[in-house]
Amino acid sequence: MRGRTPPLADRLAALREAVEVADGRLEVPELGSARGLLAKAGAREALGDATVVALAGATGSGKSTLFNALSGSEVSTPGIRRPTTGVAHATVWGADDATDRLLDWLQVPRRHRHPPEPALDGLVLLDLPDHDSVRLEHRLEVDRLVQLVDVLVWVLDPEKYADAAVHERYVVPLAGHAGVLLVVLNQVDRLDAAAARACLADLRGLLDREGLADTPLLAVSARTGTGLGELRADLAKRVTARRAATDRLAADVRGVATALAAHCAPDGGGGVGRAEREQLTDALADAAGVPAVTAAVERSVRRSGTAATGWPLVRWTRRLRPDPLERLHLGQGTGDDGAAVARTSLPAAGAVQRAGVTRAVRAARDAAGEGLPQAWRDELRRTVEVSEEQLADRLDRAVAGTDLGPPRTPLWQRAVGGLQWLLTLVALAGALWLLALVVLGFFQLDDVVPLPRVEGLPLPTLLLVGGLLAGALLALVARPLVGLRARRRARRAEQRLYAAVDVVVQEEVLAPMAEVREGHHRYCTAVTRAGR
Ligand SMILES: Nc1nc2c(ncn2[C@@H]2O[C@H](COP(=O)(O)OP(=O)(O)OP(=O)(O)O)[C@@H](O)[C@H]2O)c(=O)[nH]1
Ligand SMILES: [Mg+2]
Repeated sequence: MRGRTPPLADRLAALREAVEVADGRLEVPELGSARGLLAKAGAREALGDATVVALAGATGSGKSTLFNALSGSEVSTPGIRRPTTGVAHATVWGADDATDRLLDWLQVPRRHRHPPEPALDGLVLLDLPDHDSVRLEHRLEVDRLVQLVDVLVWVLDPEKYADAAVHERYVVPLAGHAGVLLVVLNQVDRLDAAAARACLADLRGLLDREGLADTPLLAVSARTGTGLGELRADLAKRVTARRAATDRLAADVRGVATALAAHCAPDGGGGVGRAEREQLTDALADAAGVPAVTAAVERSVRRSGTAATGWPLVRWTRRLRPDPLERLHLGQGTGDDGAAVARTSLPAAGAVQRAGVTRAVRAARDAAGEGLPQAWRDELRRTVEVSEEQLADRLDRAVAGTDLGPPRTPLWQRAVGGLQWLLTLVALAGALWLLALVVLGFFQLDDVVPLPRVEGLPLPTLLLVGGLLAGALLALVARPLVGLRARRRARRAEQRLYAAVDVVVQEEVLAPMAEVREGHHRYCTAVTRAGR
């Protein structure tokens, strides 16, 4: 199993990711089991299924020699000058990537790979510096690793086996964890059989009194190999138990992942298409009053155009009617900064428009949920429960923030307006002239001033009638052009309003839907990784 399938750490990481993605989204019972399993797995298991065994003890007790004997080669140099070993060494049986990560985590850089040996595969053996070292860094290193390893093998020698420092500092605090401790009396080759027995009995009694009655005690000789078989068998037993626990955990993860996979659908198909998006934008534009605003833009532009180009004598009456855009609180103070924009006075959407929005949102949601399992469709329904009020608010701001076009009068309209004034002045001149003639006639003086004529018609009459007629005609000709401009401006405003509504559609409706689909995708990828 080791090496071919992803290590437990990867499975657990994938399971954790799946649970994180599903958290607060999926309401399914399988998630509870997954959470329970993750809690059980804990941090150490996540680093692999290796069993870390450390050889600890006083300087000269023979840790490095024992380590080399178990490793089958001289990995750690034993020595005469004490203390010899300054940094921890590791021998790894059946190493894989996870073991490397584990040793990184343990911060043990010196590593030796033992050839595969089925009984011990998964064993990581550490040779530690001396626990009671005269060198502080040795003591700190031992203290650090003792906290992290799975099994501690205390290596004692016949001279110092009762050393109070070892017992008080390391052995006694582990009394509650007899299963993680193993005591070895090394160098028994230096004792005769009777002395060895006496020494062992004494040490056994000492351990029992310290509350370590369950802790195995082995007599070995790293030099001659006595008792090493027994020590190996003990380690093999622990490695197998550990592996079995890890296998069990891996099987549990697979089981949970299979259950979670029930809420996965193969990718492909589904998703909100162009048609649903357009339907949404149309419905929301209707609800936001875009048609009313567009009509108001047309009326407003027509009004100002007529005011600019109309007959000056009746022009002012136009100004008496209010600007339709101003009535909606639109058309001024517009800008790109949506937040700073004032609200409009558009009437709230009617029942028909609201129904249209509901229908369009549902259609989009159905499209987004197509091909997704029920649990995710439920989540989609919860997420895209767009609050009507919030949507109306966003839409109103979007409309208020849309630039509906500049309010200025175009040059040609100004020119026509100027011409209109000129014609009015001409007519006025004619009228005044005629008035002067009437006054002169009253005083019988009209024959004194000669009256110029054009083609037989008196010039003042011509000026008055011609000016008035030309003005009316000019207003008539300008009218369709003003209408054309108003329609074009309304069309452009409509496009901008639609674009603004589309942003709302994207942010308020489609983005949350896409997020759910993305969540489903991530969830399924993680579940597949966890269950492989
Ligand atoms: N007779 C005998 N000597 C041993 C045995 N094991 C180790 N020695 C000797 O004891 C001395 C110390 O051995 P090391 O393995 O360096 O001891 P250590 O515990 O690693 O010492 P530090 O690294 O300083 O903590 C060496 O000279 C070894 O040859 C054994 O089983 N029998
Ligand atoms: Mg050593």
